[in-house]
Amino acid sequence: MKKYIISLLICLSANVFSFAQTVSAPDSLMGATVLSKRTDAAMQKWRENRFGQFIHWGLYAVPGGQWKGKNYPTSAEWLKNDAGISAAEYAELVHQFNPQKYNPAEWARIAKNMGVKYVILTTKHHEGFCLWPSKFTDFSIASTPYKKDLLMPFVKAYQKEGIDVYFYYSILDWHNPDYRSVINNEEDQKAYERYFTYVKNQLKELITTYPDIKGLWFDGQWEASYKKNYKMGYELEQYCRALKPGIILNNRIRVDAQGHVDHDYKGRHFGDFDGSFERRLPSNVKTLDFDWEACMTVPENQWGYHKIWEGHVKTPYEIQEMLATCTSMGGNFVLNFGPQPDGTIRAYEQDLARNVGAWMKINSAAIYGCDNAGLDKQDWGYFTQKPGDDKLYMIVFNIPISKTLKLKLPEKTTIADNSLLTDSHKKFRIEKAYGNEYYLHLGDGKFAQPFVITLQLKKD
Ligand code: JFZ
Repeated sequence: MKKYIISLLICLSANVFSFAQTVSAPDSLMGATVLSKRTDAAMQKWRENRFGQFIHWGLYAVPGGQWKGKNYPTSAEWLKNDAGISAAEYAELVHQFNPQKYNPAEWARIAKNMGVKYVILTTKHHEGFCLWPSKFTDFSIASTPYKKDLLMPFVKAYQKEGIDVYFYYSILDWHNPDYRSVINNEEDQKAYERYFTYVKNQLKELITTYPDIKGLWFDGQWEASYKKNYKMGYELEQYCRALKPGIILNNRIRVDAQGHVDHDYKGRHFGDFDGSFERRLPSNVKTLDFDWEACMTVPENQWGYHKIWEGHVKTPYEIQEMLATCTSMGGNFVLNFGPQPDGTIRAYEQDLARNVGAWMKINSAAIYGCDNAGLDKQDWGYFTQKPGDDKLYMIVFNIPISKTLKLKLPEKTTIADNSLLTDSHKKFRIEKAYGNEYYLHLGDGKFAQPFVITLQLKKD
C-alpha cells in the first residue's frame, strides 16, 4: 500500500511538473493560462487524433424541433428557449425519454468505421438534463422510464474501439433553479454560488465515476452571470486540473475579468486549445501556432436531433475536404451527430459516416498525426505532413482541366519519388519548372474521389 502511495505521488508530481511548464497562473485580468502548445503525451495524442465525433443527445431529441404541432427550424437542442417552454412543462419530457434501441457498441462501431479517434458526448446540455444518474439532481436519466446510466456503457464501448472519450458539459443551465443568467442582487449571487457548487459536484462526479475520459468540453459560458463571476471560471479550471492531472480542457471553460469569451483580452485562447471554430473553418491557410479544433454540423445548424433538416446538408466530399483543410492547418475536425430519441442514428448520418470512413480507410495516412507542412495552399488541394517526416502528402480535391498540378516545394528540396497513396506502383511524371516549382502530370488517370499523392522528398 505504502509503495503504491509513493509511486502514485511520484506519478502525480511528475504530471504536475510537466504542467508547470505550460500552465501558468493567470495575470491580474485572469487571462489564459496555457500560453504555448502543451507538449505532454496526452495533448500530443489529442493532436494526432485529428478527427473526432461530436454527439448531442438529450431530452430535445424527443420533440425533435417540434412543439404543439409547430415546427421550429432553429437548433433542436434550443427548443425550450426558442418555443418559450416553461421549465416545468419541459421537464415532463423525462417521462418520454426511453431510448430502448440505445446500443453504444453500434454507435462506437459506426464511429470507428468513419475513422474518428475521439468522441465528445453531451452529458448535460443547456436544458440541464443529465445523461447519467447524478446524485445531485433528479433531472437525469434515473427519472426516465429507461432509468439506466447512458454514460458507462458509452465510455466502455468507445474505449473498446480505441476511441478517446471526452465529455461536453454546459455551464448554462435552463433547469437548475439556482442558475442565473444575470446577477441583479445579493440573492442572485447566493443562488449562483449554490449553482456553482452543483457544477463542481457534478464535474467531480463525472471525473471520478468515469475516470477513463480524457477531457471536458465546456459550453454556455457566455452569460453575464459567469462573466461577473469570472474568478469561478479560473477556480473551475484549477479544480478540473487538480482532479485529473493531464486533463484536456477546451477554451469555453473561462472568461476573463473584462468578460472576453473564447479568447482573453490579449487574444489568447483559454483552456488547452481554441475550440471557437464552430461551423466555420479558420481562413488563414498558414499554420496557427496554437492547438485548435473546428466542430461542424451535418445540416446548417442542427446539433441535437431535428425531425426536419432544412437547407444544405453536407456531403461526404465536403466533410473529407473540411477534415483535410483542418489537418493542413494543424487543427482537429469534429463532426456532429444527433441521435434519435429511440437511441438509433439517423440513416443519413450513418451513410455519411460509411462514406467518409471508406475514404479514410485508404487515405488516413495523410490525416492522422499530420500537420501543416509549412507550404502555401495550392489550388488543387492541401499539403499535409507528419512532423519531421520526409514524406509530403498532397490531398487532391480539384483537378485542373490541364491535368497538371503545380507544386511549390521548400528551397533546397527535390522529389526523390512519388506515388498514389493507395497504390505505390502508380507514379506520376514530374517536371521541374522554375526554381522550386514543379509540374505533376496526372496523365490519363481516372479519379472517382479525392485522392492522395505521396511525395518522397530529398534535401539537396
Ligand atoms: C453552442 C450551443 O449553444 C449549441 O447548442 C451547440 O452545443 C454548440 C456546439 O455550442 O453554440 C454556440 C456556441 C458558440 C458559438 C456559436 C454557437 N460561437 O462562438 O460562435
